[in-house]
Amino acid sequence: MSDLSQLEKETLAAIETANDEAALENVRVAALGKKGSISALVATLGKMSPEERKSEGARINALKDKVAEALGLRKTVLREAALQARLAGETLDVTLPARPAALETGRIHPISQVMDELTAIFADMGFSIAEGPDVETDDFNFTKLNFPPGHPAREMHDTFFFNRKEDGTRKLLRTHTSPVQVRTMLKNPPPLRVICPGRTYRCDSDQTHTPMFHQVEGLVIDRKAHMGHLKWILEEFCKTFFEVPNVKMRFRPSFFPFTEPSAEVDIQCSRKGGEMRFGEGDDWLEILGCGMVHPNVLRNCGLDPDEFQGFAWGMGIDRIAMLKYGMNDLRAFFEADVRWLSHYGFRPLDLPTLAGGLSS
Ligand code: 2U9
Repeated sequence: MSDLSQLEKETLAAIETANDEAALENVRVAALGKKGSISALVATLGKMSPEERKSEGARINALKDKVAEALGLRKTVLREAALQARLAGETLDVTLPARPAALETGRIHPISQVMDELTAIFADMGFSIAEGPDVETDDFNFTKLNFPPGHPAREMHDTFFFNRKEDGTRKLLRTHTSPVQVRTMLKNPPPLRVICPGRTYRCDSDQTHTPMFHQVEGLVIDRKAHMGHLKWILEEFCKTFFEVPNVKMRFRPSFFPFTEPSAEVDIQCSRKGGEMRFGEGDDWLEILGCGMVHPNVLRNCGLDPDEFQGFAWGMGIDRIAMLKYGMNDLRAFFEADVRWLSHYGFRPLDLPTLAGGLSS
């Protein structure tokens, strides 16, 4: 077999076995490219005699045309095959059910829901919402709130402290949201009506405590604000939050460094049949602490206790969420389990409002 026939056979075979357009392009370049095998043959014509050039030139050109034609045909076949493969891969089954939208499957965490409920209730009573940093100073978290030096809450085993700085000071993760009220009093003149929801931290971890938990605290400062006002606000809050027409409350004397007098508050409940119900029954359940703001705290926050007085309260959001929505394991709040969230979570568009009950 002549060199030309051999080259033709090999090139046509390479064209036939190229299985995509990129491989075919490589064959084209190897045969017809500038340095290709057929182009090299064309270059030899210049050194031939005129007669030889005439006959060899015709044979080489015929080969060139044959290869170009084979390349064109194979390209059409490969392009069509690639198109068919793509169409098969992108098949759209229009009879499949539509995928549910994020608004349908996404859920609001019960803690966020309860925060929204609290906000709606207190905003309706004329309270503002204040927020502050999670990382606080010793001064705002303890000293301004009348915690004496050496108070047990200041101990390493109760509070998450950061390392001391060169000047000896150290920051901490706030153990309550009270520093937000301190900041509010230092910044704004009375009268004040504010609630402060947020994350709080204590070195505590067991079935009923997590190192991070949520609190909401309230503060009212005015010239004549008193415990009677506090009692009314808390009763209105409990009725609206637990969605019951009436609820009895019991104030037991207690002690906090930042309030005097101080009280712990229980609400009436029934535990019949293992189910907790509010606004009925003969049992009691502790839900919050409160009191009149201590004169030292007022002074520390730039107010004259002979001119202004006020009351404050604090409660655990996680705890009231568990009570209202019947969840019994606090740790589930923080496990990010989508199955738990789809069971206990709330639909994003069902925003809590006071019209017709918060959670309806
Ligand atoms: C200022 C003055 C007074 C906030 C208060 C409580 C009582 C209280 C606890 C309830 C359960 C915290 O989550 S809990 O462990 N809180 O009992 N908190 S009075 O009093 C303040 C706050 C700020 C300037």
